[in-house]
Amino acid sequence: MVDSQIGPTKEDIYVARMLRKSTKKIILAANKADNKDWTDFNFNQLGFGDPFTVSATSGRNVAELLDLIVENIGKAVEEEQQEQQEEELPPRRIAIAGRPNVGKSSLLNAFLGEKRTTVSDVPGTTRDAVDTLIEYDGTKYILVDTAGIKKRYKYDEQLDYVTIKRSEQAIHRSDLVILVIDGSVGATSDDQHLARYIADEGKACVVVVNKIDLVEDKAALEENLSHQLRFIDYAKRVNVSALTGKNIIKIFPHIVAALKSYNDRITTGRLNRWLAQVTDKQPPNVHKGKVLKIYYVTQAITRPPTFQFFVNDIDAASESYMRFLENNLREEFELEGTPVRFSRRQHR
Ligand SMILES: Nc1nc2c(ncn2[C@@H]2O[C@H](COP(=O)(O)OP(=O)(O)O)[C@@H](O)[C@H]2O)c(=O)[nH]1
Ligand SMILES: [Mg+2]
Repeated sequence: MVDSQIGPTKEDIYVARMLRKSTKKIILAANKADNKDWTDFNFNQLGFGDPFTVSATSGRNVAELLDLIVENIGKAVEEEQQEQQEEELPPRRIAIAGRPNVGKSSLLNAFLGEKRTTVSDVPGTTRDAVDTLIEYDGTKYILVDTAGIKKRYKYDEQLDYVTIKRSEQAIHRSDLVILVIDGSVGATSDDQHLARYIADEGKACVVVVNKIDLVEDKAALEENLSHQLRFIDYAKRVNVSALTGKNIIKIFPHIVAALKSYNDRITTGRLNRWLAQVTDKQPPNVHKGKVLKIYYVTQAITRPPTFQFFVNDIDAASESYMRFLENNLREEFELEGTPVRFSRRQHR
């Protein structure tokens, strides 16, 4: 409540700033409006629109204010119920994918051995894709141990086609993929195929480089991985040994961060403040004889975060400038472990 006769005070502005950070519904009431429905001061600057004028002494508009409050309480309750329903969404699905023998099942066992919080094996699953419910930091996740994807050999083409499809299906149905690589072998073309599939599917991903206990030349491995897995360069890599347990505890924090980024929604306000800043600091160069102008950007969808840029001319946007924007956006909004998609729309 503000005093309609003296305009926004320093204190009003201070309190408004606090309230703007709150997620609660705010109604701005301007009191002492004894005989008019407006104020002569600009209370709009507080960020809650035009004030609702009332007079406590004369009772003017008080009933109407009460109506407004009741109406908004109804809405708030509905929203809260909706949020609760969202909290009760099924656990996120995490697919453990990788070639045969890289250590997927060993990794799953290492998780369970360490956490000792397996709730149950979910029944009714196929032999090569077992669902396990696991709890980490108070949140439940479903881990899906997939069969490995193998190269198709002529003599058992049928069988391997099925394994590939099952594995791809598990990835398709997941929110995040743990891609397990055998560190003692390095990433092969099959691993590259998987990485590409994960990226095309737009899935969050953490790369687990297993059997690190067997690796001597770590630098060579690094070089091999960054080349072979360039399609999922957004994914963090963790070197572990499912056998000795080394670094197993480092995996889940990356999973949590990646899932958060994957589900993130950035408001249009924040996005456009970022855009103004970044294009001011590094404006686009002339490209194909044109200069790119970006009018605004919005996040169209989540899972993965997908951004729509409204531009003067699609051709004026060079790949390198869009990549620069992507890297900058990832940094600014701390997006890790998730693909980010950009689309451009012409706007005149
Ligand atoms: N040296 C070493 N061997 C491992 C490690 N993890 C798994 N293995 C071995 O690799 C083989 C395949 O493991 P498994 O979990 O069945 O692989 P999956 O086919 O991907 O499920 C088994 O003999 C494991 O004991 C590890 O970190 N280090
Ligand atoms: Mg296995």
